[in-house]
Amino acid sequence: MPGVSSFRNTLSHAARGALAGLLAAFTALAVAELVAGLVRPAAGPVTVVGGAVIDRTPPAMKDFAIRTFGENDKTVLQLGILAILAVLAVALGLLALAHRRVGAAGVLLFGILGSAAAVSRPDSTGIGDVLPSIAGALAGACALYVLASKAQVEAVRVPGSVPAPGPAPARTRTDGADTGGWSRRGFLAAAGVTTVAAASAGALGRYFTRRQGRGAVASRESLVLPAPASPAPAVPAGVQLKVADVSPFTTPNADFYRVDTALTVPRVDAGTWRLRIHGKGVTRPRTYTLDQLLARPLIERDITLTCVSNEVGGPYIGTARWLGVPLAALLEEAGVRPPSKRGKADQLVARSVDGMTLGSPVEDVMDGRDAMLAVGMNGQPLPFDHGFPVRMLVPGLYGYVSACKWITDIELTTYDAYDPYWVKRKWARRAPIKTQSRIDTPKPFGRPAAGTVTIAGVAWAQHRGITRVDVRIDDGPWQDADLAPQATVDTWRQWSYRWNAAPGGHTITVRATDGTGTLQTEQRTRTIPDGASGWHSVFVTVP
Ligand SMILES: Nc1nc2c(c(=O)[nH]1)N[C@H]1C(S)=C(S)[C@@H](COP(=O)(O)O)O[C@H]1N2
Ligand SMILES: [Mo]
Repeated sequence: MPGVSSFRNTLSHAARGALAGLLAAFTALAVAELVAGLVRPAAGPVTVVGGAVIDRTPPAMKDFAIRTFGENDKTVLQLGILAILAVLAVALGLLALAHRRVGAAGVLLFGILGSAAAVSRPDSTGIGDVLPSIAGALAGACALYVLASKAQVEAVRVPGSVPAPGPAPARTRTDGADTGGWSRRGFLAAAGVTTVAAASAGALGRYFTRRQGRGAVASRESLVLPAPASPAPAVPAGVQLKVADVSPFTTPNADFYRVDTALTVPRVDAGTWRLRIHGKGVTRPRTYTLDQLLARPLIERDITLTCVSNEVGGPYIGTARWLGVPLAALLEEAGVRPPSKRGKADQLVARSVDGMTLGSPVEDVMDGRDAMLAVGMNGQPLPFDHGFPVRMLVPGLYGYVSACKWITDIELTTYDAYDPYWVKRKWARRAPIKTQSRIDTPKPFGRPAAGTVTIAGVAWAQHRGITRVDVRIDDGPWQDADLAPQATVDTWRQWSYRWNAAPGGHTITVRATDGTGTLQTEQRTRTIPDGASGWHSVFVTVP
């Protein structure tokens, strides 16, 4: 059956090409990982290409990703990049079967792409950032060239022979015209060696990366937070309702939502960290160490943080007890005056170690609210995910215009002169938090038993406070919910409503009124450009 066997040979020939391509890609990534581990982990090709993709993703798509994959959005992105790479690697492998040099050159092209992404990242430290991509591409190109030649040798021999199953006959060694068995082993051996070498390089890279982060981990573990000069009052009794399934008043650090563009969470060594304050109207520019900040009088406050990407009823909100340096005092020392006092700068641009920029109104930061450079979160140094060693917080503003994590630079400028990261991507320049309320229990499509059902949830309008929450069942009248005490105007407020539930399907709707007397709008808007609005409702069936 020559037809069948030649088909099989073609197939296995193609399979070898595909495998060569995949192994070359694996080698390239592993070697890049190794070099990144030695040079700078954040310059690894997957991280820089992923970062470049994140920055170029249209806002609507980013919103879709956050909505669909939640905090797994970055894992999905990385898997997506790897999947695309795998397809391209197979294609290059097949190409290399016929044109080894062209295939290898293709791999090098990816090295150039990775290098370009690396040096164009906002946190790039210079031309050295191309090293991981270049080294990886060179290794990948070599691997593809060698593997493809091994596969080719066999391809040339195979058509003339119909290899018998089982051990290769001895003649393949002596008969120069047919080295099919030898070359198959040659290809498999080369593939095996490549796999082991690449896996070792990758593992070593991981090890070096972890070791680079060790200084940061140690600096966090040894950090002792000073006691606040102005402690937060004890959380008033009753702010936490005794209702199962309502969000806890204080969100534990481990449960606190995380939203950022960082593919690898920056691990900053507190010992070498610096914060620079400079720009328009700064008469005394200064650079602070962490110890210098910690030596200042600290404040401790309960503040609710919210993301502009939070949908109505969404999870991107949490409250923590933050410890930090009052930011207004620091700015005053630098000579900064708010626009209302004839200050020249109306925008404060905070920049993080990973190059993120966030812009806040100087007026809000200096109007007496508890804007701070936070160092502590619920009694602990900030977790790495939440900005260790220092992040900014401004009560009343969405995170993307105020809550810079891993902050390292504060520049006073104007809204006319500079658009920070999210504003360049069509989000609003100014974004005070919209008055919102959420039903935590019962859950959507829940089946509460007939009789008394406790409906409960949270409402928030940071820096204005919540004065009233109403609940409506189906199209009935609005009923006053019971409000837990308000901790401060900067925190969310729990509410509950006892409902006498009759069997059937019901829609529960909630709306809040803030401290200015403004009722939460019914008008549904998207999250872009300045936060979602509208009433949250939940449909339940009472059996
Ligand atoms: N460096 C940096 N800071 C950042 C962001 C970011 O992407 N990078 N995201 C901001 C956004 S959009 C929000 S909502 C808050 C979220 O803070 P959290 O992750 O601690 O909850 O951080 C803000 N600070
Ligand atoms: Mo956000």
